[in-house]
Amino acid sequence: LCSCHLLLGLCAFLHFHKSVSAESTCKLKAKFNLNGYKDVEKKKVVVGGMFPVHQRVTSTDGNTSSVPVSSGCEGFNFRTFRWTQTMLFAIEEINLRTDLLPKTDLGYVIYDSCFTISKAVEGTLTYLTGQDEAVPNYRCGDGAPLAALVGAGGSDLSIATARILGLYHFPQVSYFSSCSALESKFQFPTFLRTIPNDVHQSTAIAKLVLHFGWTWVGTIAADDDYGKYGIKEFKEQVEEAGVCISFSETLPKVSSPEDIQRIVDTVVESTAKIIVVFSSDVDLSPLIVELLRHNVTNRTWIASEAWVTSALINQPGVSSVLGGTLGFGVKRANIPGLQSYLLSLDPYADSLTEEFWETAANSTLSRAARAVPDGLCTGKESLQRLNSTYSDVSQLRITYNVYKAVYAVAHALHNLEHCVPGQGPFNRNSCAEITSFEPWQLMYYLKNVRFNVPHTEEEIFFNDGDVDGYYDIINWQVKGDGELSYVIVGSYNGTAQPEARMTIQNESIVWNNEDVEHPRSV
Ligand code: TCR
Repeated sequence: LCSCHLLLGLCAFLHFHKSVSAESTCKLKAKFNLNGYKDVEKKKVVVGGMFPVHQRVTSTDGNTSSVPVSSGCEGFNFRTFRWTQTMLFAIEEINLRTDLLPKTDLGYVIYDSCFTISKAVEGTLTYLTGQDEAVPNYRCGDGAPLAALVGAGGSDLSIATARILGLYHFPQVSYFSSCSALESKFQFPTFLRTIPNDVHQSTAIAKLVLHFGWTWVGTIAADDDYGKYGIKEFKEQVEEAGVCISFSETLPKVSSPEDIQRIVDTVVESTAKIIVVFSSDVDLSPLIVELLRHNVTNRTWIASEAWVTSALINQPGVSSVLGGTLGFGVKRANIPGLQSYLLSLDPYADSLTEEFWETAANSTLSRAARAVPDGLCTGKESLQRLNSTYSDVSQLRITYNVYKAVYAVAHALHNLEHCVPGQGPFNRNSCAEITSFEPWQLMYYLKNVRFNVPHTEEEIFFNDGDVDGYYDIINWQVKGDGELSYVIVGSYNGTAQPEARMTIQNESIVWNNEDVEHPRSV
């Protein structure tokens, strides 16, 4: 029933508490043998993925008189769903290649962490123990070794999952957990990431503030590790240079109109005109709605990477409040073929794609409708017409990180598979076997991986689990039609000499209210 060699004790525990279905369905088995790959002889390795596709868990009624069930999730997020599909795209691309893992096919399991720690932990345990209980769960290639977990979500989620995975020396490659706390190899020995450590970003924001001579700024942080650590580091750096903090607010995690109102009042009453916000777009958006309602203009917002190119924040009509925003974005890339892959999504592939389709088309996708080709919602609607965040490939930044993370795992596996017996890195120069390696052996290869990303040729390697701290400086400029466009006005390179780290074209920046002069902090 339970094919777990890692967590026998825990597995037994789960057996005891849950009824386990013996059948593990493999909905996406077809993905294993891709076009031209009829080779059933190929070896298989399963890569785990964890993405916060839903924005929160549904609240429970607290009833303790019946059997508790794992809570459901709600609030479908198109952007993060694009990330899941990018992982599948990268896997397909790798499986078709003849120079990377030619004798092995990658399969995958994907979990939804719902922006919630408990869900991320649940997914991790399910993944390690091989129990197909969590939703959505596509697990292909039963018996194939598990490679690494790509995920899990925000830093607070990854901190939780990395502790569990670390216990089993199981590698985790994150695409967007950027919090500096995760740099501790003592606490998180098997954690690696393709997003730069936020230390660089906090330093970059501090440099930006000092660059413009702003001495009086307000800060707003998300109520999680990302927001708290990010703002803390920023504050330490600017305060040392004599900048004063006018106010420090924390955004509520669960919807709280009173808290939002209090923050709006603070912003309105403060004389600080420069406001630094370290938060995910999901947590920030309720505040933006209220600021818009109160018409709070004439401020300059400094955006952290998590909301700088977010369509959730950049809604029609926000230009009066957010025009002139300056922020930091991680490296952007074009990934050829990705958009057509996204658009050719099979609505019936699994429960997530169905939900995506229903949400996107805002109609109910009934199975019966498939028989009626001219029905309103047949799953054949052109995704292109839906013009959604999902298929928008103009700002592939985190998406690009997902792509890099999958490639990092593939290259590590490739190197593991092509180890020369007698010259291997392990005990008495031995090698690991691709069909039966231990997680710590893959960790060795991940730590030492070095490769160029397809299409962009960017070289990726991990330095104690971290990549170089490079950011674009992005300015939100109001176009003729009142919409905001993202214009790159500079860059920050954390690995350059201290004086050469930030380049910024002052004259290219358009400030709030179309001023040419940069704003003053009071
Ligand atoms: N790191 C954040 C979470 C986060 C995020 C995002 C959330 C980042 N970028 C974009 C939503 C959208 C960067 C963390 O928690 O580490």
